Amino acid sequence: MNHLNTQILLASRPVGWPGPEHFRVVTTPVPELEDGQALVEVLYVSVDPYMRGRMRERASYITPIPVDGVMEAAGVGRVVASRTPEIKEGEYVGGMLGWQRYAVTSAKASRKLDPDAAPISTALGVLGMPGMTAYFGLLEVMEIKAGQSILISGAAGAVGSVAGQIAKIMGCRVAGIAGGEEKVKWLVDELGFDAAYDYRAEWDHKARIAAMCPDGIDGYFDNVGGEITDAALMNLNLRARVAICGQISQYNLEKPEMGPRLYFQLIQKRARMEGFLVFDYADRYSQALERMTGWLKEGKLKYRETVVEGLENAPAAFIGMMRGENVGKMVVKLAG
Ligand code: NAP
Ligand code: FER
Repeated sequence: MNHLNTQILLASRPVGWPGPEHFRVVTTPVPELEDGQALVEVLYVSVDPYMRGRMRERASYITPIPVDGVMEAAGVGRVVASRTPEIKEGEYVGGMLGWQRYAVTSAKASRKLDPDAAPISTALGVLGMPGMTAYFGLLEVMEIKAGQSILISGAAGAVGSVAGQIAKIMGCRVAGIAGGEEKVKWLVDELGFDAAYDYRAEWDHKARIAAMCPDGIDGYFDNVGGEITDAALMNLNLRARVAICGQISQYNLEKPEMGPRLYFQLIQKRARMEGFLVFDYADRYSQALERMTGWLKEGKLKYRETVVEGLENAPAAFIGMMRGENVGKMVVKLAG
């Protein structure tokens, strides 16, 4: 085993868009284990939109990543040493391992992964937090029903691509909005979306959504916010449900964009809009994972990953994800 660790730190807090200058690579000793801990060789790390919020100095239920602290992120890896009977050397685990080559974890802070059930990287995407977000957002927050017309923004991303497929499995008609022709083609040709369009190539979103959802929208799963969401709200059906999952169009702005204030739509349509956090469903993840793993095995649920190689490229992968360079889930594969 290597005795040196490589870590990526938050070097300074970005104002607006993050750039490579906000991160720093350091070499540090691999920490000594205490009783109850295990050492993991990290094989994949995640880049997720919420990490942008963690880089900011602001009040939240979790403290921000400190400047000069390791970038906190989900990861998966192989146990290389253990001082707990609950985790054995050679096992695969997932947890908040951080952007680093080696991470210390514990039984409580990690979950075991079965590499024969699915590639371990899926624990960061379809069988991880993003997949759980799609599942609980649709089934619990939106309470989707067969026959409904569902619209998904950010449709070709980690959450959106899974959400669209789950809605199809549930018997809904599904339309998606994503950036670029390749993504639109993937949604329709491979994932079974009934319709999709490229928001970067169109300007009249209200009309485009109306054309794509001729029966209106019974449920809107929002990943992006901004003008796409304004346009979606103009197409709601009576008693529609809107789940506010994410607002990525706003994450790198210093001030939220002002736009049309369309809450009258909610009155007129007796619609319900609700924000949610996936972590509130943590005690039901295992149940959801069992169903999702079943759908994967049956071929009803497909996934794609955009893999960036090398820990040192995690900042570029993170920024690239926010620019839409990923199809499906963006992950970083650490050098073997
Ligand atoms: P992702 O969709 O895999 O990646 C982000 C995507 O956002 C990019 O690929 C890009 O795709 C799109 N995007 C970036 N800027 C945009 C803009 N201005 N307008 C429209 N789309 C834009 O990320 P994810 O992990 O699946 O997360 C998706 C959303 O869910 C995020 O808003 C995230 O914060 C939220 N989320 C919420 C929870 C929760 O508990 N509430 C949990 C997980 C994720 P295009 O090429 O299509 O632009
Ligand atoms: C996300 C966006 C926001 C997310 C979590 C949050 C897990 C929560 C932010 C907060 O409570 O401050 O994509 O994913």
